Amino acid sequence: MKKTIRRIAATALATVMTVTAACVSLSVSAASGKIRLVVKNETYSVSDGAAWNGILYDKTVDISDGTDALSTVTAALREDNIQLTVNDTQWGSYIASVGNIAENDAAQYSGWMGVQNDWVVNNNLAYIFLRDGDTFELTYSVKMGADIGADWNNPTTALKELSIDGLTLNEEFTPSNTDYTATVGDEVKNIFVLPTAENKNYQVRTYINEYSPVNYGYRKTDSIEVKAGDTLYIGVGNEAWPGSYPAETVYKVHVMAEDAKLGDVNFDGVIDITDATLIQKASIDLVEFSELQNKLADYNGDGRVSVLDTTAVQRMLASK
Ligand SMILES: [Ca+2]
Ligand SMILES: [Ca+2]
Repeated sequence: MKKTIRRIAATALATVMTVTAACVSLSVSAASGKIRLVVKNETYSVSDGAAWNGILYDKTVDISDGTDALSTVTAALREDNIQLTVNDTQWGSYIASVGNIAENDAAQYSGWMGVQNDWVVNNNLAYIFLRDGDTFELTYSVKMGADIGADWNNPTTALKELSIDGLTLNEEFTPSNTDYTATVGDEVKNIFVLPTAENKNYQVRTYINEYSPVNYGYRKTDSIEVKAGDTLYIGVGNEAWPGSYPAETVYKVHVMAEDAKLGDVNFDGVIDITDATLIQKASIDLVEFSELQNKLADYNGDGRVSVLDTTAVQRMLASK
């Protein structure tokens, strides 16, 4: 009898411990990241009847990975006792009013829209999932997005602006030019790439050394370590990303050691076998060179990039 009781007690204790362990691991995964949440109205003025204008809320909010934007916004604003109306419809729930500014207040079809990392989201906020480091804005729009940078009538995937915090482009940015260089010297630098899409209906993502749109890439808030020879790729509106239908645009920034040197087609400041191989690949169209790279690749100066340039570079290297 005593034995049985002891066994029951042991089982109960084990159960308690398991439950406790489960609770611990749950609470760890409950806050696995942080996002910046902003609520703003810059389109509907107080003189036109808005309850307020400007930024109502700007805070860092805990999230667990995969949390949706609707529940994150709802929980954060309710915690701060900010007026919030969520309407439930047969198509799902949406935010109808915040801080006493409601949909249709400014004009017919005016209302609250979500902006994730500068992308005006194209879906119900319950289906927009947040990641650690995201910036999520809830923004009032009077003109269905057109007044916050999202224009449904404009299929361009060009960038409007491109700057890099920590690095200066050697060429002035022009939306139609997709190829740039920036000189870093022999340093390793931590930079932030800051692109702005002409049409914020399209996502913008930055990659280094390999354009791999299946991955999230770098956001404006993600630090990127660069050195001479690296290439930054900034894609706009890739077809694999939400909201994209037209042809994407990919901008390139070649990070250079110093001023362009004949033969140094990967801009790392030395001419070596890597350059010879790249020139060979370009001469048979396996890689695509920019205008500047084509100039640097023409090592024998005959006005074209061919296997003769590869040979000339190899000969120069052998004679060193
Ligand atoms: Ca090189
Ligand atoms: Ca040549």
